[in-house]
Amino acid sequence: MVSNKKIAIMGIDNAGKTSILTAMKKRFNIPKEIKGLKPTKQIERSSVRFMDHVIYQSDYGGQKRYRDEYLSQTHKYLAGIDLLFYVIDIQDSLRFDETELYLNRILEYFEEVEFDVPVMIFFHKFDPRLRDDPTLQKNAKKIKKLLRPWQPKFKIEFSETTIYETHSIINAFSKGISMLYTKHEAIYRFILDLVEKMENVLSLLIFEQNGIELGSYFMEHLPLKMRKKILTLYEIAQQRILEQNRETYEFSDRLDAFTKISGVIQSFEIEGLVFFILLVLEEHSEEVVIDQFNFFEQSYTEIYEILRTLLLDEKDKSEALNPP
Ligand SMILES: Nc1nc2c(ncn2[C@@H]2O[C@H](COP(=O)(O)OP(=O)(O)OP(=O)(O)O)[C@@H](O)[C@H]2O)c(=O)[nH]1
Ligand SMILES: [Mg+2]
Repeated sequence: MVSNKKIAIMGIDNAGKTSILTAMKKRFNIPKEIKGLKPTKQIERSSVRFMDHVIYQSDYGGQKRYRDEYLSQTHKYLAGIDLLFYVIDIQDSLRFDETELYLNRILEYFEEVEFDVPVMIFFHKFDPRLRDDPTLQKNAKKIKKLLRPWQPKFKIEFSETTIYETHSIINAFSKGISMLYTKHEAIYRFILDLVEKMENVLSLLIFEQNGIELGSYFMEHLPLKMRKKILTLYEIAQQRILEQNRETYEFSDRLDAFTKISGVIQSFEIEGLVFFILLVLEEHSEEVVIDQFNFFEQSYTEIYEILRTLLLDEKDKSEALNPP
């Protein structure tokens, strides 16, 4: 039996909840349609597949009258939530009190009924042009402080997101979802093992078909700018192999004027699910790159086996918890 989970996306009106979900769905072309979004009426439900699970996403329209309705019938609206994505417009400090109050009421309900719901706070609208703006940093700190009293009771994590950088949203989703499933840790360990056996690895990333990250490695001290560039290259490479119906795609590029890189993306199909692995090497000499690519290629069978085992493990565990 497959374990299905329910994610609630909540926050006050205009925070950017529907935009986030839209960006997640259309990850390849930053959607123009976000500009034309109307306030969400009540709750909009959708679902997405993650590995062999189905994740139900509920977008809770955040206008005051809807919030009042959810809070007056908490059992009807808030029971059964496995994970809370709480979205805060980090630019709108005038409404922090209002959003804090709403979140408090939600968490009070979870506390009262003893639901141990992990919470991912989206510091949203953290736009690239404002990233280094001290006001936003201060705003984020302020909210973290306000939430501190909840921290011993709930697992709360924070992510900075913006629709202008799809990967910030993918990253927050992935971090949130990893709060639900245990296999992530094993995949991380596996990635580190693999990287240790190789040379000049700048990055190794594993994604599943819906763009949720299963694990990632970046060389220590690799600047944020370069990490972002790698994620962008990943998106382009994935799009290529999907469009051209290929299993593998190699590319060369530069991360800056001095750093030449070679990358390869490989897709795997396991139990009807598609995975993508991206390897990025710093290119010192062509020979070393070819050597490393060959080594990587030889380890495909091993990678395949490990991913398959991890997947089946997860299945066994959920069967043990929910006997058919
Ligand atoms: N600057 C900036 N604006 C954003 C971002 N994300 C969303 N917006 C804008 O914020 C506004 C509100 O976005 P929505 O996604 O409709 O907000 P919502 O939280 O779903 O609102 P309700 O449905 O009423 O609860 C829209 O005009 C978006 O264009 C972002 O990352 N940066
Ligand atoms: Mg909405």
